Amino acid sequence: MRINIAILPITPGAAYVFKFAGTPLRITSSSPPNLFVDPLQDRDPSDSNTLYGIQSVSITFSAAVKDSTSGSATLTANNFQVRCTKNGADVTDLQTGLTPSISTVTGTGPYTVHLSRRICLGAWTEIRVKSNVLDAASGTPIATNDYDNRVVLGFLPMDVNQDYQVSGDDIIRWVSITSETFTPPPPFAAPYVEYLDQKRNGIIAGEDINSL
Ligand SMILES: [Ca+2]
Ligand SMILES: [Ca+2]
Repeated sequence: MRINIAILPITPGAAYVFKFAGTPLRITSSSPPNLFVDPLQDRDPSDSNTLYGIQSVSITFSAAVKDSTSGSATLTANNFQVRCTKNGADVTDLQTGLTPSISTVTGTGPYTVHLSRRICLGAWTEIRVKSNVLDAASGTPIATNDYDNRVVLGFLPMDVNQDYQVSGDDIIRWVSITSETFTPPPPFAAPYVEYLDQKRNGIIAGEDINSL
């Protein structure tokens, strides 16, 4: 069976944006990074009621920020919005039929955005910064460009090679990573449990590849 989460929610060519003085406030990095696909299993194999999945993302901005109303560096759920999409259309979690909302925001840079439930299985989850988040020094609002104002995370169990579909290539990539011939992007580091520990038990072993 081949399943996928289909088309990337990005605009071709949009990466070629020149940065110059006066560039609006933007997201410079996040953890997990933008466009990361969680390839691990979505539930406990011994207890299907126990669901797994990313439920928060840490976001770093290009400058110190403040809320437009309060003027405070403390951000809240009102400063972000979340939606799940597939091929550009709004969808829900493939298994539960539910979607996350913004729960709380902690930290003062980086900011950690906590969701009410995991990101959507079988889809992209987009966490977007709303226009009420401003550069604290200049008052400039967050950029309107998709690359600069949101983090998009996928959830597709077994997609070890991050090509947005599940196929035999993922088994090859699992073996490749364990042979240390593949280096995932930062912030992930060996032993790359984010890619290999399919059962999420902290141990990378044959049991994980057996589920691929
Ligand atoms: Ca794949
Ligand atoms: Ca394991």
